[in-house]
Amino acid sequence: MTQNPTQDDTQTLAPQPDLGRRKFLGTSALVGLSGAGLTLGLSACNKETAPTAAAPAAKGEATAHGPYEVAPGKLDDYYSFSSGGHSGDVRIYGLPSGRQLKSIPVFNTDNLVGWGITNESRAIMGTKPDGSLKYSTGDTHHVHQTYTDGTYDGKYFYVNDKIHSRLARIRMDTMECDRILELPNVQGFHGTFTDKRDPVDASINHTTRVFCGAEFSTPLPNDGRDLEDGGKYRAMFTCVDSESMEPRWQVLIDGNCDLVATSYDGKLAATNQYNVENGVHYEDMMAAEMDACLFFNVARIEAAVKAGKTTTIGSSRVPVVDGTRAANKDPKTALTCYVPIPKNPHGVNISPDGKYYACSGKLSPTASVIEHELVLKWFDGGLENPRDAVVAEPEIGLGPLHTGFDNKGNAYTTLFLDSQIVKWNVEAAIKSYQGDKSAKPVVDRIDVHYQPGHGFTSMGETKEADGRFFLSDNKFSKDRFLPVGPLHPETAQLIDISGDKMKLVHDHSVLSEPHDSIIVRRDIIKTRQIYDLDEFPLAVKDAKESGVFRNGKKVTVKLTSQAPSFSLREFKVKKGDEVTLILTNLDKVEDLTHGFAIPKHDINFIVSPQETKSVTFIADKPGVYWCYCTHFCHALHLEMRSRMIVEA
Ligand SMILES: [Cu+2]
Repeated sequence: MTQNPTQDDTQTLAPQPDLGRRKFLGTSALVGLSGAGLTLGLSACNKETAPTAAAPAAKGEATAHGPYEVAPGKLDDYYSFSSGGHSGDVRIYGLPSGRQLKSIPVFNTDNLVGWGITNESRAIMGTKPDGSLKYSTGDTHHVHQTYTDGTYDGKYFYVNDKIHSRLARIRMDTMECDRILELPNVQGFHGTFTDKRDPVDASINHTTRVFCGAEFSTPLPNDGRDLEDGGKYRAMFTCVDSESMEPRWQVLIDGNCDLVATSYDGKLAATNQYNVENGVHYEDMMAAEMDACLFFNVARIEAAVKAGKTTTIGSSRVPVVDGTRAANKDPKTALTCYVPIPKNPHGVNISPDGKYYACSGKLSPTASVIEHELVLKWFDGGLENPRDAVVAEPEIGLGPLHTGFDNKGNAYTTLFLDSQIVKWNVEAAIKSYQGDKSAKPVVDRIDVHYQPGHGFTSMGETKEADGRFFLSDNKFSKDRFLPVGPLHPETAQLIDISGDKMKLVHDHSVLSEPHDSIIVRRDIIKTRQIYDLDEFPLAVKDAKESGVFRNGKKVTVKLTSQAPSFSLREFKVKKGDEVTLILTNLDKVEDLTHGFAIPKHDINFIVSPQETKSVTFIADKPGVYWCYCTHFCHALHLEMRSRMIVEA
C-alpha cells in the first residue's frame, strides 16, 4: 500500500476485475433466461467483440477523477464494517467512496432477507416458548474482527447489543449472523473486543476469546433483591469463547466497563471506567476527579477459574471471579489492576506496536498514555503504584473520546466538544510528560461536522496499520445534507492522514445511528458467491421432491425456485393448518436471488443461489393467495408465482 495516493497510483493499488457489462450478461442473466426460451433474441449480444459499456476506463480518462474518487466501474480499497446503533444492524461501506454496500440484519427484523421471519433466523435470534421472538429490539455499538498473527483474518466479526446484553457473531464469507448469545447477569453490555492470541499457549496465535464489558451495575442476582441499595449494585466483565459462543468466565468489578481493548501478546484486556463512584444518578457519577482504566490479567483469571476459586450467580453456571479492588490488593496475585485516569474517560485503544494504551478523559482535556509493559510490571510486583504505568498525559482538546493510530507513531483522537480531530505524537507526549519543554505532542487539528464520536484509522486496530485514512463518525450532521425532516442523517467524514496535514476528503451520509467501525483492506475479505445445497438440512435438492406433505394439521410444503418459476404452480392446504414452507433456490448463477412473499400471511424472505430457508405460519383464511417472487430475478420475474389455495 502506498502512503500517499496520487492520481496515478490510485489506479494501480490493486488489480481491478473486468466488469464489462456484456461479459456479466453473458454469464449470468442469459443463463437465467435460457429456461424461458428467450436466449435467442439476446444471444447476439454475448460476443467477445461486443462493446463493453463499463469496461475499465483508459488511463487518460480515469485521471479526470480526483485522487480519492472511485470512478464508475472501479472498486473501493477498503471495507468499513459499521454498527448501526439502535437500528440493531451492521452496515458495510466501501472506502474511500463511502458507498453503502449492505446492511446485515442482526438484532432487528429485516424484510429484505426475511431475518426474523424465517425459522432459521428466528432460531439464531432466540424465541419464547410460544415461538415468538424473545426480543425484537437491539442496539449495536462495537464491531471487532477475529485476528491471526496480530492482523485481521477475515473469518468472523462480533457485535454487541447494549439493550439486552447480547453478543452476535457474523461470518464473513457470507456476511450473515450465525450465532447470538445473551450474557448472564449483566446489563448495558457496551464495549467488546476480540483477543489477539493466547496469553499462555504460544501456538494459539489467533482469536479464541471475545471480551464483553458491562456498563450498568445491577443487584446480583437481579431478581428483586437490593433494589434500593446502590452500594450492592455491581457490573461484570465477561469472556466468551469465540468458537462455541459460550461464556467462559465473568469478573465481578468495582465501577463499570465502557470500551474494551486487548493487547497484542494476549496477556491483558482493558476497559475504561467512568463512575468509579458506583453512582446511580449522573451527578453522582462525576464526583471523583480520577476514574480508571481497568486491566484484566487473562492468564491469572483463567488459572483461578481452573482452580475453582469461583462463585456463580443466580441460575447461571458461568464461573465468576472476584476482581474488585478489595480482593486484589496484592499485585502478585491480583486478577485486576485499576490505573487511575482523569475524569470520566470514554475510550481505550492500543497502539499498533502493542506498546501503549490511549485512554481519554471525556471531562478532562487529556489523553492518558499507559505503557503495556509497566502494567505487566505492576502485576509482577515491580511497580508500586498503578498510576505509575501512565507515561504521558498530553492536553489535546475538549471532550476527547476515541483514538486511532497510524503507522508512524501518531494518534488521532476525536474531540466531541471541540468538533475536531486532533493528531498527536505519542513519543513527543512521553517526552513532554518527562519534562522536555521542547516536545510538542499536538501536531495538527482538523474541524469535523459535527461532534465526532468514534474515529478509526485504516487497519489501525491491527499491526498492519497503514496510515492512509481516518474516518470520523459524527453524532450530528446539522446543515451538511439536504434537509429530510427533524430526524437528520448522521455524517461520516473521511480524512487523508498520509501527509503532515490532515485533509478532509469527503462527507458521506450514514443512516442513524452508527457508533463504531473497523476499516479493513479489501484483500482480507473473501466472500462466497453462492451457497452449497449440502449446508442446509432441509434442502429440497431436486424439483421432483416438491409437494405437500400432511401430518394431521401440520403440513410441509416443499418447493424450489429456478428462474422464472417455482416448482409448484399451486399448492393446497386447509384452513387452520400449521404450514411449514421450505424453499430451495436451485439456481446456481451468481446474484440470482429469488424472493417469496405470501399475501395476508405476513411472510417475505429471499433465497440466494443454492440456499434453503423455511417459514412456519397458520393458514387461517380460506381463499386464493398468489405467492410471488419479490426479488427481481428475470425478464419474466412478474410471472414467477405460485398459487396457495386455502380450503375452507
Ligand atoms: Cu424470481
